Amino acid sequence: MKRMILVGTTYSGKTTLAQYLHNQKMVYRKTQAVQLFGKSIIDMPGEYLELRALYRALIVTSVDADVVALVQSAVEDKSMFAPEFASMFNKPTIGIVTKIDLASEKSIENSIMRLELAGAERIFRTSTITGEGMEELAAYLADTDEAVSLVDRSRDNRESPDKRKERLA
Ligand SMILES: Nc1nc2c(ncn2[C@@H]2O[C@H](COP(=O)(O)OP(=O)(O)OP(=O)(O)O)[C@@H](O)[C@H]2O)c(=O)[nH]1
Ligand SMILES: [Mg+2]
Repeated sequence: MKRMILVGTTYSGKTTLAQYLHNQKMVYRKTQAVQLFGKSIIDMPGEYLELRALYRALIVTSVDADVVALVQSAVEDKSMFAPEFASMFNKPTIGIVTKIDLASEKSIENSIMRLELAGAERIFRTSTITGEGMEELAAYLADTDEAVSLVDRSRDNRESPDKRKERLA
């Protein structure tokens, strides 16, 4: 199981996603602090994306995650994700478009484009009302292979102490 951190604006649907994936009753409650759903989901209040001063805290909290999920509501015209936003995490990053039951195809495509520009490697189109896209997301999270191989790869790429000495000599 991959551990995912949810990053998105206030009201974008992060907590509802987490409740759905954990088979909990979906009730609206503004997230006030970092909240854990079991061991698999780190749910952040939207302010961590909206207030630049909190970016550092966002990065520190993401260290515990295997994958960063950028959450974008299809209903929102605007996006808080700057191009290459994902690069600040140095982690595999996915994009989750939420509330597709409420949006036109054009709005959904617009959200996808924003997420891709932000650096999302894979996109999920979801609705917690119709359940669309949720099975795919759950399957992606359940499969640990990719996360493990990515961790291994970064380990391989790390410079050995000997190599470093050589380079600095
Ligand atoms: N129609 C529809 N509504 C949704 C969907 N997902 C979430 N919502 C609604 O959107 C509202 C906000 O959802 P939350 O999950 O609490 O938003 P959040 O991103 O956790 O917000 P913060 O905790 O403030 O950061 C709630 O009223 C949800 O019921 C969806 O797929 N479709
Ligand atoms: Mg929330």
